[in-house]
Amino acid sequence: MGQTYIEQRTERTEWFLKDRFGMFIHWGLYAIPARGEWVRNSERISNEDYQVYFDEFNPVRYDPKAWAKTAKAAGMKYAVLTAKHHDGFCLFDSKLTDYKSTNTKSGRDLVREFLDAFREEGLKVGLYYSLIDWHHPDYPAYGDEHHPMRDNEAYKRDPSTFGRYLDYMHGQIRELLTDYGKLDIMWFDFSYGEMKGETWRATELMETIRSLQPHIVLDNRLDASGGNGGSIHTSNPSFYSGDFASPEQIIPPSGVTDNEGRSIPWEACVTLNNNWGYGSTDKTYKKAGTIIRKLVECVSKNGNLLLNVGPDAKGEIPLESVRILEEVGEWVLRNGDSIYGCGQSELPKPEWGRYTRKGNKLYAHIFEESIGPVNLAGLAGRVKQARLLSDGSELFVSRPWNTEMYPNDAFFNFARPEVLTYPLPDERDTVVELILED
Ligand code: FHN
Repeated sequence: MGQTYIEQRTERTEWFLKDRFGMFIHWGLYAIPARGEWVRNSERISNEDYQVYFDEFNPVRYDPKAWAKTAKAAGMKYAVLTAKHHDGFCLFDSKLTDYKSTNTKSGRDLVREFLDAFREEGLKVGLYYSLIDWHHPDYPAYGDEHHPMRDNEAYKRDPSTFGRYLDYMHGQIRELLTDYGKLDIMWFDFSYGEMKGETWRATELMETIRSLQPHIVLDNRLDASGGNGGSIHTSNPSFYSGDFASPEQIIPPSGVTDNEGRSIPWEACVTLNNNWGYGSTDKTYKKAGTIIRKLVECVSKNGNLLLNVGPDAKGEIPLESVRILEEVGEWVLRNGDSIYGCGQSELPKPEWGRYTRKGNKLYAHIFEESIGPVNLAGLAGRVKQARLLSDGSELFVSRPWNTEMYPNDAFFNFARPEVLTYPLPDERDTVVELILED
């Protein structure tokens, strides 16, 4: 009897769920208008009016090796680049279109350079491919839910030609899975209304994918409109349900499970400011401390965090993003043991922060100072030792007189006498490694 789909998914995602932290990269022609990657939709820009950006695109400072070093230093273990976004512009040398980076002034296969550079740094690599294509002449336009020309009757198209777009889409995915070496992730985006599942000829597409790169890990958006949708949430997922759920711009309040309450693989994708593609005036950047705590929150709920950067038209990751990632990386460098290979603890969420767990190691992520010793609810007699993860220093597991009322709990403190109060070594997240009995 062969493996079930869930058994295959579990095998495929083993590395993914250990790595926990990845870089999302949204880049393309939309970096020139610099108003985000939906600018064609929001400003109803026709192919003809968008052409100016194709003619101009020349990212002279594109240095994927630098991007890869930034991702690695941030503690990211994998990266996903947009090979084609909704505007239809291909960052790779597709034989099926002229609308590609190798035909711009840059003349470069941006995807190939990205893959080479990130593999060189030891990161796993993935490609994002938009199912939606606002440039292709056979993709629904007038009357579509999202197309830039959705209100323009001149763009009424014969639905019988949609098959030509699907042949193009399947052909390009075959190109990416054939001509660019081993890929670890394929990130499809996104299904909507009737545009889902077999409308994309999803079973046929999955047969192609599994025949070319059977190991590759897929998101759930062939089957879902985004985030937490599709049959991946059932105990009988479809062949094209994907390998992980993809909640977007939110951390699922209580993780992600199937209809039998079993945790399923999931990855929250989040922007650093409020744009996926470059937004020159969007300065709403999240603090490094927020990113650290959200990464911990994902892991504490058995999930991954895919954190986005939107490089500019010159090919550079915005300095604000680089600085945040540098600070996150300094924390991950010293506390990564509490992230990589970790997952949910069976313990209830503590008042002062969150737990992550790996075997008999319980990691206390302390976001809020305690008065007196730090409470470990329900762990009386189970804590063998406590160490500050960042520097390995001894902490003090004990029961000073002000804890006598709480016999079921354990306590530790950062210094002696343990009865007193001490500041958190790292206000963003102080990680204490607890070795548990049994
Ligand atoms: O429309 C896209 C959007 O531009 C971006 O790529 C996000 C990233 O997950 N996905 C879609 C919105 O859900």
